[in-house]
Amino acid sequence: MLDEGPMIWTSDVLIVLATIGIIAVLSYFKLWKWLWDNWLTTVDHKKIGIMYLIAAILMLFRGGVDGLLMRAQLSWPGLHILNADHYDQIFTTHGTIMILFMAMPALIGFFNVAVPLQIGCRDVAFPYLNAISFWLFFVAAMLFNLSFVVGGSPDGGWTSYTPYVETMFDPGPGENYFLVALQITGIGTIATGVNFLLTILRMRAPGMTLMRMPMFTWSVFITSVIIVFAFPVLTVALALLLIDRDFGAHFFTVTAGGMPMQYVNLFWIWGHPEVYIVILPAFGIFSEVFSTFARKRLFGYSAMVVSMVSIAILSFVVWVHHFFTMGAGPGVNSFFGVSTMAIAVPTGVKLFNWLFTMHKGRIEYTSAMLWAVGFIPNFLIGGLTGVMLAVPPADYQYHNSYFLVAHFHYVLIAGTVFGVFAALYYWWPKMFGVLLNERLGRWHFWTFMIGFNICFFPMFFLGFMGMTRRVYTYQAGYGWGVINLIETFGALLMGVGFLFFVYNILWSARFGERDTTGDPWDARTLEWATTSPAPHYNFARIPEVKGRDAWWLMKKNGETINGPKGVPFEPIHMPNDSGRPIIMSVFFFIAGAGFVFEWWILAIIGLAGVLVTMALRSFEYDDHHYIPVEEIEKTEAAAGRL
Ligand SMILES: [Cu+2]
Repeated sequence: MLDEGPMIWTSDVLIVLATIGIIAVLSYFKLWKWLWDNWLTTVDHKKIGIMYLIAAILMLFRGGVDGLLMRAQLSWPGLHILNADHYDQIFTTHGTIMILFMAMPALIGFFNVAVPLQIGCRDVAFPYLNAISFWLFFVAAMLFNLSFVVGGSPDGGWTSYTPYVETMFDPGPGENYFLVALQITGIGTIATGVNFLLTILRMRAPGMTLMRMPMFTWSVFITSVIIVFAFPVLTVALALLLIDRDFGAHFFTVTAGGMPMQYVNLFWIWGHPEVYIVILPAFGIFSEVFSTFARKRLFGYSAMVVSMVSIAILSFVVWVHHFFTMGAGPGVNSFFGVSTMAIAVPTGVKLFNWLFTMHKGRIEYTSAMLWAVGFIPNFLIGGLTGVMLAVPPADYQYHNSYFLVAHFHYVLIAGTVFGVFAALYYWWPKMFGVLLNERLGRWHFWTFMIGFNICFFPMFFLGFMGMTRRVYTYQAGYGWGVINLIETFGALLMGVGFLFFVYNILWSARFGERDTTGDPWDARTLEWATTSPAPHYNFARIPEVKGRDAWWLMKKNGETINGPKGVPFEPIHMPNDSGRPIIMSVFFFIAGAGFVFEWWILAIIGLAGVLVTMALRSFEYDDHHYIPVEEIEKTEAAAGRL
């Protein structure tokens, strides 16, 4: 640790100080019990969703700082702000964190916040498993971030291709961090996929047929199917590579009969569908936002569903486009080129449907709507350049150049990040009972969106000019310097946008407008039928659904969520909170650290702890309770809903 230089020492000191600070504040205000009782042991989907989002915003900060460091290093020819090794580590952690520890948890956070409310039920199908999923993601994120200060970060890129990352070329624990942390969070993600699949299939309110579900719920349903099929492939790839590294096997080492290409195939069989795992829920979010703020029902509902199903199927038959240049031959490349281009068709259908939803609507440009409208042209740039990359002969020119970097940032930032911001502004009152400030929201949108274009649009040209990705510095005289400098200013402007957002959170927590109606946007779906924030049990009475846009229909017919007066409530069956998910995940963390450092005692202790906590759960018979009618009446009366 000591030979890692001043940057790491400073981080070490800051992390220790921050930890002491947090512990001191919690102890001084006697908050430990509150934290444990209300958050760490909760199985309430709404609170789990909020915890996912807090973690995701923290990771957006970490991944963003990585990005700014890279932009600083590249801002002028011949700079050495970072050395080559450090640069490798930072682009690896940037990519890994943004996809696995920022985009996914942010979206899964919204699965949790919105889906059970949208389908009119009281929790997910397996609330206890849901808590386990969250804590597995959380300890995995902590383990991955630890690599920054203990033992060195992974440096093989977020794809971590073999043979570069086999121990002979990449010794030390850095790559192990990648493999183990992704494995742990992956287990949680598979459980989330199963959980939401079952929740949506089995727990919908009476009358909510599949074709009456809100579009966000549809997108979560389809995403869950992709997760269940794609993530096991990642699990296998990571396990084989970890066995290579930790136990000296040769699945991917060619000198002993292994096949490095096998890893690349497995990675992208997961990795391409993963792109849609982080895009489709954002499509769902945009659908909700467009119809709410255009005051119209979503145009082409069935076509939207069919498009998402087609995208999901196609996402599994395009993975070879990630290595057109690795010598598969013209037949294979043509097939995967055409299948990739085919995805543009259902995506185009969705874009037109969003435009038609806005057509002749009474559009209200709230912050959420700005992100949704801003998404369309920016995502279009990402999508069209994707079609350019899907042409194999052209890809021989573009691949691994900054053209590619520009393309996937346009897709992922304009799609996923804009989607996450839209969702934050949209569902913030539902989560916290206050609205975010609209003026600060506009500052956030415009600085971030303009900064994003200044940062990434010139990269298309840098790509044409021959700048390859992953270079950590370059010589003067290529004509890349000024363009890179402009991009760095764009990146800084994005950072300013993020600060506006953080300031908005703090400002609104203190001065924000309270949402006493539960329905501040005059919206269409059931989550807006209950109070903001929703009570523990979501709905005092399970709503009866009579069509699409269930809440809009109820409002039009003058119905309320609690139905006719005088009909008595019934006791509500709810799951008990439990400390075991977090304890089990800490054991996963310990086992993970054992596998990272090949310290087997630690690994055995951790795995034993996991097994014991699981066994204890199976002897727990009293895991639920009933909320009595008096308590429901009191809560509903306090919310003015009797
Ligand atoms: Cu792909």
